[in-house]
Amino acid sequence: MRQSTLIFVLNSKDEILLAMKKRGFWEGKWNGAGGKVEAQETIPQAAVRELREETGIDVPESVLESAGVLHFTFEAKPEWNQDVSVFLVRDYRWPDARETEEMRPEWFSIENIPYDDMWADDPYWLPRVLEGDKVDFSFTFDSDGDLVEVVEGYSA
Ligand code: 6U4
Repeated sequence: MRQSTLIFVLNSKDEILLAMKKRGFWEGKWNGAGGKVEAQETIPQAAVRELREETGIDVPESVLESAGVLHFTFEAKPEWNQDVSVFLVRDYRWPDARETEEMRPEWFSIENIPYDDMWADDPYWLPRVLEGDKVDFSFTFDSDGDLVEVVEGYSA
């Protein structure tokens, strides 16, 4: 199973950093930074690297707060199936995120997260992560790309 990471940065103004992927897997959707864990990496190392590559934000592993795991099944594209480790970085100050080749980052108020332009599973778990919960879900998308199954407590 493909392992990947997803990292949400929060600042001291109750804002969350989301990034618009410019190409590839989730082009056109707002999401945290993240991507595949490479063979020689630990999951936190991959999270630090993806955040740096995609937003220019460079943090030490010690500030990553583990926020749980998400398991995704894509019936149309089984090669996309993945286990995602979610992390938060709280109270981030500077330097600001910058646009990269892959991503266009933007700060949103946590009261105003653009769920309509995000993955359909995000409303199930992102509010909980922002409240400090550790999440554990499995989501299945059918061959039309619709979210058809939600299971909580999947890896327990
Ligand atoms: P790179 O940077 O090339 O390794 P890429 O190949 O584009 O990344 P992948 O598959 O490694 O993508 O990572 C996909 C990213 O999308 C991860 O951050 C996890 C996240 N992701 C995948 N399915 C998601 C979903 N249904 N909801 C969600 N994030 C999802 O919120």
